[in-house]
Amino acid sequence: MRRRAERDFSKTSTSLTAEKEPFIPGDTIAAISTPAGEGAIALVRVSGANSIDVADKIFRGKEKPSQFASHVQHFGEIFDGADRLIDQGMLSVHRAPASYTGEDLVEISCHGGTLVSAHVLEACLRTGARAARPGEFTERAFLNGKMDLTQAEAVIDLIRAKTDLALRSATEQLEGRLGARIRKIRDDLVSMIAHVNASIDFPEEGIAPDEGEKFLARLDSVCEEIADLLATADQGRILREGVRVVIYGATNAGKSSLLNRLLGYERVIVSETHGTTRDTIEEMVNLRGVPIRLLDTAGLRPSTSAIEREGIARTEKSLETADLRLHIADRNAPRPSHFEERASNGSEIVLLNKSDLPEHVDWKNFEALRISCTTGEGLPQLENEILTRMTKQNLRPESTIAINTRHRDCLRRALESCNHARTAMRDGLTAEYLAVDLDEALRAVGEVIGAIGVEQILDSVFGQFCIGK
Ligand SMILES: Nc1nc2c(ncn2[C@@H]2O[C@H](COP(=O)(O)OP(=O)(O)OP(=O)(O)O)[C@@H](O)[C@H]2O)c(=O)[nH]1
Ligand SMILES: [Mg+2]
Repeated sequence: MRRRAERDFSKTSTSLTAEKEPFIPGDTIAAISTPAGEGAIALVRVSGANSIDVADKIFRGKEKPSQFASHVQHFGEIFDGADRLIDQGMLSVHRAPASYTGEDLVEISCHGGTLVSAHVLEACLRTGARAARPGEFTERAFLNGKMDLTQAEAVIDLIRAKTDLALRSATEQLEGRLGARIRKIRDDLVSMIAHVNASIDFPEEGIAPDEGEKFLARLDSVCEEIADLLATADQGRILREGVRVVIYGATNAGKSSLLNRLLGYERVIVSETHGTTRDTIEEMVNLRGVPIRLLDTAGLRPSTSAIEREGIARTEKSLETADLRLHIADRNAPRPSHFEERASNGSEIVLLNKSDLPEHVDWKNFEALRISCTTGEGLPQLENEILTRMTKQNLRPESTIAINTRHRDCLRRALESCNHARTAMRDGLTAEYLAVDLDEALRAVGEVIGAIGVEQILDSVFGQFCIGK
């Protein structure tokens, strides 16, 4: 009886079948896949039903591309579609479905001049392809079931990764680790929905009451799984965008000197004049694999200059969004008045700079990390401290699963619906209420991997890609 109910359910539910709908092949697209500019080689990609036909029209070698074995490169000459020679190059045919896009795909390697690759692309466009939109190759890979949406997004992360940790996380997402966890949650929800529907369709079986507690336990475990993934959002933001570390303190404390030191070159002007830095300056630093967005700020002091006051307002603003603050003071100078107000806490490290100079009596027995931007003393300890704080607060380097903002929005909705379902059960509402909540949760979870609501999310995901990817 139960099996029948599940079958009935899957027949009526659009959410379960959307994933398996066959993809209708679109037109043939072409793009230069390598970055613009001069290089040794440029790659032009063509994908779609006519791609091999396009190759036949522009490529002349020992054999026609339509006779090539799949995935083998052949040398030949590339023509403009008529008789004008453009370049010599290599061409390979990747037959569907064993290609990146899942369609017939042609890759043409030509010489890397801007004009040469543009002419090759033009030849493809003249002989039956159209220009690809950004991310359209990967979009087709997704639509053809080559990858789920989290994997497609991992392609962008992989391209943009600036540190080893970010790269590892993107690679694992590309391998489908996040997708697998999402699918597990989805499967659990599907079987729970089937169960609830069975209790609606066959009330005489008394399914729901019998297994109420067990059902609640399953629901709890789904909620836990979702919450676990949601907890990786911070890590995802950091790997993609970097930890925001703001250096602040009184004028002349050595803030700009510290930024230069951590960067490894003289990025900002350093001077003994108080109030040298007027604006916030941001630079990316790779701190042992963790990307750090380091901000130098205008020094804090009472000022009559409107420009300086604006600079100080910017300092205050950047402190509001900091993941970590480095409060720095000159230990050779008296303790600034603002130092007492800002008690140090988990998201702040207090630094006494200029440890090569004598210490002012105000700092006697003051607890802080002593550094010198001149000699480099204490800087390795500072790096350790930054990483320790980040690991405690936002990073779990042992787990490279890291969801992005889109995943977080979907999962938050899913968790909310699951919590509604839980309340519905506890309040003894009818199974119909429960079914609605669970179905909403299923939809939201499905959106993460692109199982449903595909059209709305595609544009936002693939629009971020470069053309030719
Ligand atoms: N002896 C010594 N001098 C330092 C050290 N760090 C910085 N200085 C000097 O302190 C002065 C101020 O340094 P900056 O880095 O410009 O200080 P800042 O906090 O950015 O100052 P503002 O931009 O004016 O707020 C410069 O003359 C630096 O050479 C240090 O560790 N030891
Ligand atoms: Mg400065």
